[in-house]
Amino acid sequence: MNMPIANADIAAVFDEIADLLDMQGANVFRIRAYRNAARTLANLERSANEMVERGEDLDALPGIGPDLASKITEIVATGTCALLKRLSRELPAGITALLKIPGLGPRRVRLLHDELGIGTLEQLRAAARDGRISGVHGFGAKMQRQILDAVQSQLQQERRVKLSAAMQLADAILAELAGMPGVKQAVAAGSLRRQRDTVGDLDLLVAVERGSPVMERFTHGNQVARVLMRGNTRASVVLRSGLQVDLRAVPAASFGAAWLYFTGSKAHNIALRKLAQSAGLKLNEYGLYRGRRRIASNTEKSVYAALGLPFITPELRENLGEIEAAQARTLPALVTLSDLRGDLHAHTRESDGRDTLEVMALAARRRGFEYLAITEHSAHLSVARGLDAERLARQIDAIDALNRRLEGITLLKGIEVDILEDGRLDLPDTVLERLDLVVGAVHDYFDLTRERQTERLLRAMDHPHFSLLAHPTGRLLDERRPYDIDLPRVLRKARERGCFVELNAQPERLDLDDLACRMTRDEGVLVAIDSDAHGIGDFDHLRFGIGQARRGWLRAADVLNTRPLAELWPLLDATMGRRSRSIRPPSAARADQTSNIR
Ligand code: DGT
Ligand code: CA
Ligand code: CA
Repeated sequence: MNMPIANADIAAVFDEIADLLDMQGANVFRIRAYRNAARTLANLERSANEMVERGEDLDALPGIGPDLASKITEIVATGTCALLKRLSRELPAGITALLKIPGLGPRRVRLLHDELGIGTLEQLRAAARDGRISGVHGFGAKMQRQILDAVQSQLQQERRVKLSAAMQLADAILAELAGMPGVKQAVAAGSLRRQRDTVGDLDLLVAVERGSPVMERFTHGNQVARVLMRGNTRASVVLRSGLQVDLRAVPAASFGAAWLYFTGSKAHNIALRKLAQSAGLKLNEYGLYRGRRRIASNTEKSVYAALGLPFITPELRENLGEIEAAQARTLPALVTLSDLRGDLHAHTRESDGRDTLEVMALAARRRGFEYLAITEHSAHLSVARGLDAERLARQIDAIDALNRRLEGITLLKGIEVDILEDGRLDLPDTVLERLDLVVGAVHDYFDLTRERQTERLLRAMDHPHFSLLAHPTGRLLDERRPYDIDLPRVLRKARERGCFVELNAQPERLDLDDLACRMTRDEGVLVAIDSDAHGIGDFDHLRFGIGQARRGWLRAADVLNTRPLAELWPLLDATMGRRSRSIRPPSAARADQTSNIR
């Protein structure tokens, strides 16, 4: 089988090359070229594999020149590339794992390799335990202790993959499985289907006719690095990217029961089984039985129905009250992607985005949005070319001009203003008050005590112009833990203040997380599900935000940006200390008219 290689896997090869080049002290531009290419691929909506097969021009993609294009072609054909092989002959394979240890950059990792022959996390741990690290120039006893702690927690921690990357891999494999002889249906189960923000392994399920060669072909796929086991109805493999995939094959007659079982969660399954038992029934992955007679099995819906329940959407299957709600017929109608009427957090080239105002506006309109808030960084975030008051004033004028010209979409004037260490905002009131909304965000001083970090946020929210708290906990999946805040207190403040909190849909953020969403809903504070787009492709992130929102039991009414613009204006105005808008911007009035036509 020639399993198509996912963009995420190609990106992983480029990232590894960049890391290895970095350790060799290669030219920074060369390193950056590989990093940019990895980012382009990770954000690409289309499959690079498919583009290669169709002979399309890869070097038309941003940041991809002829050299990188030919490397992509090579990776698609062989699963790897000669440059990576050569580099990993010079440095041990897997040494890049050391870069995950805080404080260890490429130079230091190189030094540890050259001085002590360290190439793996285990060797690093051993050297730290023996006290050899502190002897290397530039490393002290304190650093050695920190490294030891970090390595130990890294080695203990199970390796989980971001949902977005897991989905790319799963989609590619499912497409391939669906085309194999005797396969009637190929679907994802497990935590991926439940939209968990990270995934431990992929669980895939196929409905097959007898004699299908699916197991044989699956285990011979060219992304497969290792086969852990292969039987007639199940197989487990490890992909090149390190992700494990479990595949089960079942006859169509028990497909629903199997899908229910392998979707989990385990806690949900156990609760369902108890429910079945109390009704004198037996539930397993083959079906729901009364005595030896199978009473439901071909669809999930039929199994739930036979248990006296309505269908429970996978995002809720965590045994966190969904079964009780199903019994009481009070399951919430969860928010969907098509409920979103706009997006309240996006960047353009003016700060660190990739597209212009107009290109962003048109892309938002194409998605059927009624409004898009432009929220550049403020000057404090100089790495992102943040705006000072003067540049922001110019952008305000540019947005007004564009709004007069464009139909069917309204750009809202916003800013992602830095919340400074002491809770002040990074721009003067005189310019903030000209905006439609102010989005506040923390980008530094992550290590403040819980008390100080919380006070910092509360103080920012007390500002007379404060609409929305962006990525409230600052977590970056596999990179940065959330900073320490008293979230219930922050949410209470948001309710009292009448401002909003964000569910940032960037796949590495997903912040607020699912449980925090639910807490926010219970507090009665509206959540804005935002793409934080840095380019037009990033609006696709919203689906991950919707996944988390659904896991957090949010209905459309709990989400700020499901409101049509006419209802949004007064809510935003209130956060800006304006009673109401005496004169609506002309573009807004127009958007109201055109929204009926669309
Ligand atoms: P993960 O992979 O850690 O992100 O989480 P899951 O939920 O995908 O867990 P996984 O891959 O271990 O198992 C997939 C599903 O199979 C799980 O959600 C429910 C079902 N399952 C696995 N083991 C058991 C078990 O011991 N009892 C029951 N009732 N179900 C199980
Ligand atoms: Ca799993
Ligand atoms: Ca599994």
